[in-house]
Amino acid sequence: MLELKTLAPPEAAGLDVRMGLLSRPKTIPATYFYDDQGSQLFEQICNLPEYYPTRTEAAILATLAPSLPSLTGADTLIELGSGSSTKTRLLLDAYTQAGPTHYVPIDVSRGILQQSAQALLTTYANLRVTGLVGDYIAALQQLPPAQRRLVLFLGSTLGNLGATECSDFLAMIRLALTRGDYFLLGIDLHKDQSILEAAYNDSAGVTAAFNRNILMHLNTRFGCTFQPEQFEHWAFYNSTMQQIEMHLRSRRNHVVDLGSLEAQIELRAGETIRTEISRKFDLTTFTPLLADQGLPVRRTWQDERGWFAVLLCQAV
Ligand code: SAH
Ligand code: AVI
Repeated sequence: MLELKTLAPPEAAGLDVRMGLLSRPKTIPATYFYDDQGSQLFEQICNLPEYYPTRTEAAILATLAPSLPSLTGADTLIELGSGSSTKTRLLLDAYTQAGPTHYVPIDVSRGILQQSAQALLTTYANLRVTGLVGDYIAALQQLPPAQRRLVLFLGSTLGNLGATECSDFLAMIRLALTRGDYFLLGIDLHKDQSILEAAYNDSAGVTAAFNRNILMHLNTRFGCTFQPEQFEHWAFYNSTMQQIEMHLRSRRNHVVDLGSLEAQIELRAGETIRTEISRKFDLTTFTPLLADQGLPVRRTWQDERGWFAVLLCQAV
């Protein structure tokens, strides 16, 4: 049986959108990509020929999975931003073979969480699933009891947080863990700019649709009056910041009403709204940051091209 808990939305829900759209330059938090449609589009992105992170990380996970149950001794796997849990199956194969396992997927996107959790229960007899619908930071404060935890944060979703947010987030993960618990983190590494830019400018236009869908989501959720066709998808590598940036560029001067967020914004022709950063990491500089937050790296796995890394950290 699937246990699904919905976490109370923060009192400030929507204020982050309002603040971002009233700032200069304008921004929208990337979390708002993920309504049902956004989650489906992200699944399509994962299968695009240009989007290397998913298949590269999956290959690494396939290699390390058999050794992970004995390495960690974990009975509970908690996944932050679990989405379709497709890659997680590689780990669940190994864990459920080793013994009964409790899986706790956490995601803001209810539909995909519910669907994937149900599907897991039909695959694995040895699995208990408790899904948490809501923000992973809130969820970290109410994790179910466990003997030994392994927290998963895959797909380089950590890269969608700015540097300060990232350190705070790691600190919160450490606080939620007991000494000896594990944290498995997937991060996308530096590589040729042309490969990075192609991954966020696919020829089928799926990433562009994903980017514009954030506006549809704000329209449905807050009654905003965005017209997505009035915006162009723009994604590029910012080499100074070492991050991909995704923006929506207004095709003309216009005004958008933010509905229940009680504001109006003016957009000039050519003005952009930044919808996402996707930081690319360097292991030499990033590994010490994990240790600084009480999560030193115990093992590192990479693909042979050195495009992606999976790090096993342990709470000390
Ligand atoms: N882990 C999957 C999905 C990555 S996409 C993979 O590696 O392919 C990022 C996921 O995080 C989405 O499913 C999205 O709904 C979820 N997400 C984004 N912001 C979130 C937040 N603040 N709290 C919980 N889930 C979030
Ligand atoms: C979820 N996250 C790590 C993806 C990324 O690559 O930053 C989201 C994405 N944005 C565009 N394509 C994929």
